[in-house]
Formats: sequence, structure tokens, C-alpha cells
Amino acid sequence: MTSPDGHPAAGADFVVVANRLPVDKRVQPDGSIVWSRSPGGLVTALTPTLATRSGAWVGWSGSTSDPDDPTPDQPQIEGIDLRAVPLSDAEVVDYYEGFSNATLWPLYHDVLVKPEFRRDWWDTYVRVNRRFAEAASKVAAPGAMVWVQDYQLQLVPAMLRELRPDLRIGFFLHIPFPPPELFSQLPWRTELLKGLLGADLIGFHLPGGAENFLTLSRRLLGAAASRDPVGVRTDFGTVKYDDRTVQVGSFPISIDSANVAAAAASVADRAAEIRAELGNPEVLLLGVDRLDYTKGIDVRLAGLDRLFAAGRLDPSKTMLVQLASPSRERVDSYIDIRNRIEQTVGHINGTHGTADRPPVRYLLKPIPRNELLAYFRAADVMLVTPLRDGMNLVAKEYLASRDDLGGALVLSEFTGAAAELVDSYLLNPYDEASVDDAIAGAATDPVDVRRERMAKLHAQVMDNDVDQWANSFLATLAGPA
Ligand code: ADQ
Repeated sequence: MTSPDGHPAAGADFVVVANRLPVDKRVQPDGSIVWSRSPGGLVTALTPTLATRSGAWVGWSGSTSDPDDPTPDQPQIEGIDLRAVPLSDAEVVDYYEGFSNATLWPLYHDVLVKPEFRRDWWDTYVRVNRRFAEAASKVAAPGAMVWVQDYQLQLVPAMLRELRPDLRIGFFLHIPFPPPELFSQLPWRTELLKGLLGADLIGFHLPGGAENFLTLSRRLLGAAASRDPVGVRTDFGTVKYDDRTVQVGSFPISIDSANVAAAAASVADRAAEIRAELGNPEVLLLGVDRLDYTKGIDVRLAGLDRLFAAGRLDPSKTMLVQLASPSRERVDSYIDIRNRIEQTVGHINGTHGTADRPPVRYLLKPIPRNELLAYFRAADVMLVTPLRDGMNLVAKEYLASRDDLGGALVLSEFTGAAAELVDSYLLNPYDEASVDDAIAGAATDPVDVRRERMAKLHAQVMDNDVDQWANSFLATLAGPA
């Protein structure tokens, strides 16, 4: 049933719009397809809200389809109304791998690699964003709340507002929002800002991102933008644009801490087994990342190489396990970083190892959830060394896993997480001495020093979980009661 102006009279009161649906596809040996819920924190955080409010989730299923195919993917899982947005192979190349991950991703991460600015990618980004906006407009009930996620969909808020001015629209950016000098490189910078300003509330992890956004709105659009700080966790400002007032704020994301802590405690035996399988090293270092040039896997490997060479760590007693999950494998800069990492691992093992005991173990594959938690529980030192990262959930997962108060966290200042996790071993990834000192300190400080730090960090993550993040964003979006 539709109302006179074409939108559904009945529909979802709460709609999440994200690049991906929260599902994984498996093709059975007989060719049939099975969908399972993917384990991300976002879906865990939003499931209760989606269930209580008649919610829907709009996104891409992850597999491409022929736009003329009469039977596109229709994934189904229990509890969430999924609305698949189809993408063709060519659109994945131009919208996802191209504009999202070879233009916006490097531009928003300090230009660590040179962003490519291509008109054809931009055109596809616009077209695909419109498709997402149309899908959301069809499923949202009158006056519904819609929450658009992340850098792949920055034009959706304005496109959706044009289709459905009755909606309450929120947007959250999961990656850093860059300083004006970098953002201004983008040939389509004003279009992108206007796209975001279609929202009623725009959220960033940190006040710095919000601040950059306010400055850019003022400079590029001449909008009246002001800052109204009310504390570190909720730092609000407003932009007046197009006869509307848009709220801007910071909402540091977190994880489902209690579930992670309970699941990690239940795999303590497996953690001991992992250490034994690795030959019971005196110090077990761990890295866990999507294989991405922003994550600084090369930074920690170079640090380890120097610490071995200088005799500050003993390669016969120290081991690094680096777990990397493959990511964006067809994008050139990802092929480059993979080659560099594999070469450095070979160099360290060849130089500092013995035939039966290479000091670095490197796995390039996704690790099942409980096994990953067992690794967290087994590690003496967790190495999180990005050159730039919006938040970094691995650091928080590690801390939640350590209710035994064992272990130590080495954390780059260039992560969003560093703003909250001030008791970790902080380092500047651009400063070799700082990298080496942080790793060596975390590996060799007295146990009581490390325990004291871990007690504070564990409590921090247990007290600030993803439910709070979602609730505070949605309460702000809903406005005063
Ligand atoms: P990501 O860049 O993907 O997220 P992150 O926040 O660290 O980075 O989350 C990665 C997730 O993948 C974690 O849940 C981690 O456990 C999992 N993972 C990593 N390596 C794995 C492996 N080898 N096997 C299995 N699982 C693995 C983006 C931003 C971040 C921001 C989040 C959320 O780049 O800065 O924290 O969104 O907003």
C-alpha cells in the first residue's frame, strides 16, 4: 500500500543503510545458497533496536548481479528485514574498489597513498548512492528514522531528504574525517559536503573530525558553523545550511564488551594450547588486522627487526604472530603492501631465526571468532600500530578479552582509540625510537606495572560499549524527548 505521494504507508520505523548487509553467503555443494548473519559489532549493536522498532537494513549482499537478472540475491536471516541493493561487476570496480577505496579511503587516511581522482568513478558513486537512497525511501515508514553508515554512502543523506523530507536522517562516518587542506583536494568536495548536510545529525568518532567538518562547511559552502562543546564524548556543533540546522557531534564507537569478555574467558584453555603449539615463547606478541596499508603492520615489523638487531629483544625467546585478513585484493596499493609485508617477514625470519624457530608467524586468512579471542587471551603484548585509523576495534576487543588482567597494549597515537585508551603503551608510528621503546616497554616492564595499566584499560572498555554508542547517537538524532 502506498500513500498519495508514493511512499509506503506501512514500512519500517528504523532503517539502517550501509554498504554491506550484515550477512555472509555460502554456496552448498549441491549449489544451494545459505545466508548467515555476519559477526560485526554494528549488527550486534543495532539488532535490539531493529527488532523493537520494526527495523530494516538496506545494503549490498556482497555478490554481484546482472542488473537484468530476474532473480537477484534476496538474502534472508531471522529478525531483520533485509533489502538488497544490487551492484554489477562494473559498479563494484568503479564505486567500491575505485571511488570508495582508491579515492576516498586514502584521502581520508592522511593521503598515505596517492588518491586517484577519476570522473568515471565519481559518476558511478553518484549513481550507486542514488540507488541506495531510493531503496531506503521505499522501505521507510512516514516519519521513520534512517541511519546511513560510512564513506561509501556520503551522498545518500541529501538524496534521501529530497525523496522523503518527512524522514529523520542520521549519518555516521567510521573512518577519520580529514583536515580541510586534504579534503579540499577532492574535485567533488562541495557535492560531497552537500550530500552529508542532507542529514539531521552527522557523527564522527572524535571531536577533531567534527571540527574539520565545521571548518569545511564554513569555508567551502559559506555556511554558519559553530562549535558548542559539552564534553569530550559528545562534542556538538551545528551547521546552518539551506534553511536547516544540522547537528554535528563525536561518538566514539566501541564493541559488545560483555559478550567478548565472556566468550574470551570460555576459551582460556585454547589460549594455553596455542602458546604450547608455538613452543611456549617467553614473550608472545600479536598483531591482528585487515591487511591494509593504514594499519602499520610494516611499522611493527620494522620495530621488531630493530629490537632484535640491537639485542633489546631475544629472537629465541620472543615470537610475533601476525594474523591478517585479506582485504580489497584487486586494488593496487593493497597488492603492494601485501608484497612488502611478506618480504619483511621473510627478512626477519631469515636474519634472526633458526630453521626450527622463525620468530614471526604470519597467516593471511580470516580467523574464526573464538580462535581469534583465544589468541588475544594468549598474547603478552598486542601490537596496534596504525599510521591512521578512525577508531580500531581490535584494540578494544583485546582489552575486553583480558579480564584476567594479563597482557599489554601497544597503541598508535594515530588511532581514534588512543584518545580514550590513555593507559596503553602509546607510540608515534613515524618515530622509530618511540616505536621501539613502546614495544620493548610492553614486553619487559614488571608484571605489576603492566597489570595496573591493564586493569584501567579493561575497565574503560567494559564501561563504554557499543550499545552506549548506538543509544547516544540515536537519542541525539531523535532530539529532546
Ligand atoms: P576496520 O578498518 O575494518 O574498521 P577495525 O576497527 O580494527 O578496522 O575492525 C576490524 C575487525 O575485523 C575487528 O572486529 C577484528 O577482530 C576483525 N579482524 C581483523 N583481522 C582479522 C583476522 N585476521 N581474522 C578475523 N577477524 C579479523 C573501520 C575503521 C575503524 C573503525 C571501524 C568501526 O577503519 O577505524 O574502528 O570501522 O567504526
